Amino acid sequence: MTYKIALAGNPNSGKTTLFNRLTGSNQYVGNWPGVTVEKKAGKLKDHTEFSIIDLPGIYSLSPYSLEEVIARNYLINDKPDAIINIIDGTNIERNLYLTLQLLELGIPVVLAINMYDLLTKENKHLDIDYLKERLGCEIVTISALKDQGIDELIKTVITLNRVEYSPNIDYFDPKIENILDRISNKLPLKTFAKRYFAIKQFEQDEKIIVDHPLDPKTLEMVKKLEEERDDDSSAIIANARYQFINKIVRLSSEDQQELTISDKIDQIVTNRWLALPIFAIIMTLVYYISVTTIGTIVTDWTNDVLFGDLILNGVKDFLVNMNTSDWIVSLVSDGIIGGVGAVLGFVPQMLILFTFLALLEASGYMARIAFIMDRIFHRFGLSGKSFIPMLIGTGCSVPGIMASRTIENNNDRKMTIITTSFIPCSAKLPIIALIAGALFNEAWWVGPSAYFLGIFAVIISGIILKKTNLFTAEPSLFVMELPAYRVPQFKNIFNSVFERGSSFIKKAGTIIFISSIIIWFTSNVGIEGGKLVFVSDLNNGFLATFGKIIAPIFQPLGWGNWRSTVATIIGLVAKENVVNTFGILYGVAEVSEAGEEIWSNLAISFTPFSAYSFLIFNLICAPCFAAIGAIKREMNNSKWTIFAIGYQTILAYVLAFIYYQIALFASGNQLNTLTILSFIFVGIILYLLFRKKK
Ligand code: BGO
Repeated sequence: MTYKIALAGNPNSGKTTLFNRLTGSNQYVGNWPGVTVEKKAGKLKDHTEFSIIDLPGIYSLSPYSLEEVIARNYLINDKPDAIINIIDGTNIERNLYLTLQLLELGIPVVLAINMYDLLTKENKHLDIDYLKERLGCEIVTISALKDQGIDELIKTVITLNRVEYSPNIDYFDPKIENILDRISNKLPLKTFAKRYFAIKQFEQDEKIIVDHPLDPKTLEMVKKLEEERDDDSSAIIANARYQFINKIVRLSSEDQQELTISDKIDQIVTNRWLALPIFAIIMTLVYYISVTTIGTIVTDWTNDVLFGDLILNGVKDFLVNMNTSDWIVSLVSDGIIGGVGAVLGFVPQMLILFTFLALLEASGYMARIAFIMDRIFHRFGLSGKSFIPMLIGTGCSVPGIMASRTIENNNDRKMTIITTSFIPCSAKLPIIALIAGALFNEAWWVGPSAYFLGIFAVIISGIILKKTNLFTAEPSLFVMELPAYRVPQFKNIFNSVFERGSSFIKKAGTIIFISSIIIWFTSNVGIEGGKLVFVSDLNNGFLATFGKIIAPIFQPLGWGNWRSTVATIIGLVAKENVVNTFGILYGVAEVSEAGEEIWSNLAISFTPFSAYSFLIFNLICAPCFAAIGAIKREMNNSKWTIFAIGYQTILAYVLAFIYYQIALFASGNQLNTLTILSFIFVGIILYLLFRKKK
């Protein structure tokens, strides 16, 4: 007779170390069926009738990640005789979550509490007898690393009484139990892991209800409970499990575990009601300080004095003294200094923003933001995992989009790739700062609103797209370890800001530099009198001719002039190009030389409404070519790439259209066809948001 023992546990719980202890050199490695994930198995040392199967490290049995699918399929299909569940004793609350799910399966579990050497070192002891009584399974404390408790573990496994095994899995309240009973009674009598399946059906786990749909009456009961508790069914189950875990661990710990400072901060920062307002206040302050207050003081100097006066006049005087021809003087001053200088002028604001973001990251708050956003995202069909690429995307969308690789669920990954660039990257910061400074007179709300507009676009896209046939599955559960808060190290902050800042400056010296030269030539050269000449008026240049053909498309958004049109299109090469194109086309160099505010010409072309509409479109539309390339690589499919870019651009157009037309109407303009059309767009969006999912 041979017995199959599965070894299950969270990643990093010491599973590999224990597996090696249990099997010694008696190991064989293969692959799990159908996938290229390594499968390790071996014979129990000195008891070769027991084979040990090492399952992939998992946090739960919800079959969303590949590892979870493998582990779950093995446990349910191969029905091992027992499970050794190894848990990290220093992180017992989180680890016990999987334990409860394993107990719910009905397969006998031996709980191996690992890292006990670390607990002992800190003079902490768990009340094992109490834990045993509450869980109803065998428990052994071990140190896989130090080879302590392993013999006792082996002895417990081989003498396990599988017949009288009865775990205590009665931690759900009567209302949940009532529904679980109903579901259980409807399952075939001999169903293996009946309790587990009943819970999964209660949670409306997509993969389970395909084969075992809930009957309408039970589904109604579940929905009613969800409404009553203002949570979805899987969160109701998760809450009940965690409440139980909290109770048994608190009571079983011999010395009262004190809350750490991190725990105390988290009680406020991740509080159900306070978390979002705190997040909104922090991000508003970050953008307000970096884009408007301190950022502006420094940027005004770099724009008006450094680039607009010192460098510009210095270089111009030098070239004139060298008797350089007029067009070269203009190319260097209007094209290169006007263009590249316009972008570099915003570097101080960017460095301040990067410093704040790095501080939030290094202190551990960013990890909390992902946790907080998971609550919101999950409600709207997105996974909190999507927020990690978005956090990375605040620097540059390209690594942000690439970070979506870490999301196993195909739907969630595609959704994240499509929406990551909605969160403003560093290249969009100059656009935001330009609009806030030159067109809104440093209004405090412009910077923060750009960030929240990005989050708004992500959320409405999540809801709308998840209701289409393209995205059907539920978002996957998001498990992440929240690191303790730390005082940020100066070196780490400096490195992070330096890395992001230098890549921005490098881009200004390469792509933006070359783009500026091309923009200068194409805008200054044209056909006059049948001849190719340097035009006297930019309105006659090639760029103007091209821009005027496309501009009518943007007329309903309030900025259908050729300059804004070409700035937007050239922004596809790199988003900073929006600013340098404006710099060249609005003659930043000329006006600054005349001693005026350098962006005064730009202000004449916009109203506050058209300026904000321009901002909306440029923040949400298709990202730069580098990011489009990243989308193509990550999607690995041309149709999906076209869909992503098309969706982003259409959404940008519709949002800017609605904003501009309704703003005009609200400010007293007469109702016209475009206003009616904007209301129709609002109606369509509301329909897409609130329609029932098929
Ligand atoms: C590193 N006690 C202690 N103190 N540590 C343990 C114990 C234990 O009982 N058991 C395991 N560890 P895995 P998964 C490491 O690798 O078996 C340690 O993912 C390091 N590596 O040594 O790999 C174990 O298979 C550098 O630690 O877990 C390992 O479940 C610095 O827990 C880690 C510090 O064990 C994970 C630790 C380069």
